[in-house]
Amino acid sequence: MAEPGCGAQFQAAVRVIQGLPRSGSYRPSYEEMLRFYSYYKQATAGRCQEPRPGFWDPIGRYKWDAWHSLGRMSKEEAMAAYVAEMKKVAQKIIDTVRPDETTQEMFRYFEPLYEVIRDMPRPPDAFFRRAGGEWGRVPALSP
Ligand code: ST9
Repeated sequence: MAEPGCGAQFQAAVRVIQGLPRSGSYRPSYEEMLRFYSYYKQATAGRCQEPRPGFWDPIGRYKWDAWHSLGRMSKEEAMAAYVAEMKKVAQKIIDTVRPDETTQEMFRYFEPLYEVIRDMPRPPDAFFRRAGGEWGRVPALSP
């Protein structure tokens, strides 16, 4: 089976991030959030052509600066960059979060991604030891 295209991978990653609880065992950094934000805006709205928010809206300015810095990056490139960021963050979580009873729940949110992103980083079995072989439920893409 051919790997789903960049658009399908992007849509899946967007849905996963929108569906995450606001707090969990991993807290994304501002830089990570701004990277996701900027690629999302570039992929969905294209080049930033809005006026820069004023000093009374510092968060708006950070968001605008991140988006604006992407210049004329194409929507396809921005989608690919969003998916690449998703993989990077997933690997970072795997490397840094200590497996416990909450991590298995957390990775449930990522499950839809394994259906569309072939090289999505996979956590070690230790993440799922409480459910004994639960990892087998995550479908692997056939070659
Ligand atoms: C845990 C499990 O521990 C593992 C964690 C994995 C962490 C993955 C990395 C998370 C990155 C988070 C990226 C956030 C990006 C946004 C930052 C904004 C400063 N992608 O519709 P609105 C824009 S879980 C990027 O009003 P919602 C949208 O265009 C614990 N941007 O709000 C708008 O900007 P503007 C950690 C998106 O629907 C602005 O966001 N939990 C996306 O209430 C607000 O949109 C988390 O990290 C998108 N997919 O919230 C929760 N969709 O007005 C992460 C919309 O300028 N999720 N935008 O156009 C969230 O924070 C929210 O679901 C949300 C949308 C901000 C993405």
